[in-house]
Amino acid sequence: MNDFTRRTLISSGIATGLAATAAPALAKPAAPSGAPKPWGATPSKRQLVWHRRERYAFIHFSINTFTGREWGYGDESPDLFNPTDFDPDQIVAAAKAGGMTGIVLTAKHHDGFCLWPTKLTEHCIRNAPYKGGKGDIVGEIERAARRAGLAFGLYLSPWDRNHPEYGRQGYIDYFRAQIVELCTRYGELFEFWFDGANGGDGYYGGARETRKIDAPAYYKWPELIALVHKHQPMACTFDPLGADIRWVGNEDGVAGDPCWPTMPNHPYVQSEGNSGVRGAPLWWPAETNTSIRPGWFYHADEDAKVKSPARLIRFFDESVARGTNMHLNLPPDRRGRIADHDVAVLKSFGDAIRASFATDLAQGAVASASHVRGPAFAASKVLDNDRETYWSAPDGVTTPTLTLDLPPNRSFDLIRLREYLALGVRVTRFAVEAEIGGRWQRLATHDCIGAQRIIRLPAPVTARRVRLVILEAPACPAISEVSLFRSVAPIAVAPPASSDPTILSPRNWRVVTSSAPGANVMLDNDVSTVWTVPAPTATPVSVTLDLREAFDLAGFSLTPARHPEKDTAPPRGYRAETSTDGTTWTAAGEGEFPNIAYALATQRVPFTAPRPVRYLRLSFAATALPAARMAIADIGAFTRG
Ligand code: FUL
Repeated sequence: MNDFTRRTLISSGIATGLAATAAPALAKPAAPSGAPKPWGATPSKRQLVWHRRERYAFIHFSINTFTGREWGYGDESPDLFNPTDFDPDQIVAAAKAGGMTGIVLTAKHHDGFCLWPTKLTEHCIRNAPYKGGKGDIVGEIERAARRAGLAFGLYLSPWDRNHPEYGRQGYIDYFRAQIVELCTRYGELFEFWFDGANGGDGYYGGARETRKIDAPAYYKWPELIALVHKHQPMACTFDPLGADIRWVGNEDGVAGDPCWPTMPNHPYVQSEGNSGVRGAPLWWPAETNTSIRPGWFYHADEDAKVKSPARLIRFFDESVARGTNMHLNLPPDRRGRIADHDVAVLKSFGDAIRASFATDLAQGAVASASHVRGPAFAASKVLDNDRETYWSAPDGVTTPTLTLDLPPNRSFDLIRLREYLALGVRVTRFAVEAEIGGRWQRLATHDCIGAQRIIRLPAPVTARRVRLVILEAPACPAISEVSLFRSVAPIAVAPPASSDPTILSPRNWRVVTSSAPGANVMLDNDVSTVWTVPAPTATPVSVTLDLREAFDLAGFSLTPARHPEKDTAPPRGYRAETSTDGTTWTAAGEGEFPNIAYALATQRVPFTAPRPVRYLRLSFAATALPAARMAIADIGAFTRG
């Protein structure tokens, strides 16, 4: 870190939110007298508000939507950005159907194109055909979000592959001016997202070169974070050291179990990020993100690969239920709308969650506890639906038990526990037990309650009594809520076939030669079957495919394994050659797959020019990360649009 460290931020009160304006959601009552002292790190005011957001949407929409890429190079013409039927209310309604409480929009992705009419660059919507250059996607989505009662936040890529000054001070001045514009033009922001992907090759005003930067020294994150907070005191910043929230360490929507909101005071380490570190000094909670589709941007060839409602429930269980916030990406299509199938999935998922948590079956129970700190901290406080009150025990009593005597016939399979977060994460380990048919049974044991812990039982139980047993804690607990629910399964939504006629199905293709057996699994359109081969050393891994008939091919696609096995990695780049007769070959292009190792997204690679192709040969000279084996799930191809 630079001289201006996270600790400096804390002592100046910026990171703790002391400078923040009051948040409506947290009109804070005075602490009752005799309250326990906080233990360990505690959240700032803006972090406390953020912890209650639970679910919000990411919207990736930009030039990439129109080029089919995941990372634009920065040389794309603004002419490409032209949604034919942009409907911000439809996008926001889709998010709301899924139970999202906010929207975070990509104001600028790595390619540098700005979705708002800024005077800071020509590479922006002012020069796009959309609304004759008078459009403002950021403003239109912001207003739609507010109309629907959703909070609004922004993603601004620090890496800018368009800007000529990227890598030099001139770009930092520009980036700071962008932050100020976005923080002052669009009302209150709840989140400001700085992407971790930084530096590499790009257009850079025509230089077309590789620019590597030392991110902490170049960006001076604490200064940028302070700049956001100066204008937006309640916006939680994501993700460098010093920010309010951290990355969960994967883009697959899986938080660790447990997922502690605390982290050491050093730059982010991916292995620590997934589970956090118990008792560490920084309150730096995880946000768990993934996309409803394989890619972050919309691609028609992924229409049949949208996550199912049941898969979104699993995402909920692996994020929200582990005390983190769920950040679900919903990419608008080239019309500027969320595709119908994605909307149906969101509605099914949202309805299931709403129905599951509609009736708290713990209501009406009589609460008692082995130890109570005093009347203001009675056991009944866990049932009063007030997150500002809590049950607590006297100092020194760290393993008390709380029992709910339930009304008859309460059958439940979801148990939701919440700590009173303002006093820190106090419970290290706990169990939930139930008295069923006259016998006490242990239903579950976990580390960490935190913002919330939702336990899903394999089947509903009908219990006479339920108890929370604190097994280990460094201080007396402070439990604000205990609730019981009966889950409602989502309605299944049948996936559509791909709607894009330019996408070729590889199912009939044939592997002519390959550097290892089993390459045909890359042609089955099933991402769960993976071709795994020894990583290339001197000779590249290669595969030659016969498409069985000649096509006017515009490019190929490659999907990495979505859940790579240990010690495997996708290819770093490719070399493509084509042939009409299987004998004479011509080069069709070579390059790197951007972000493949981390996003694990389908790569769509246009050839230098469309060409007649019967045979396609792909060679891969290296893995994207050091690994003993290379893994590829699918290969496909597309014709001219
Ligand atoms: C990553 C980016 O590189 C992806 O394109 C996407 O924006 C994701 C949310 O973050 O780091």
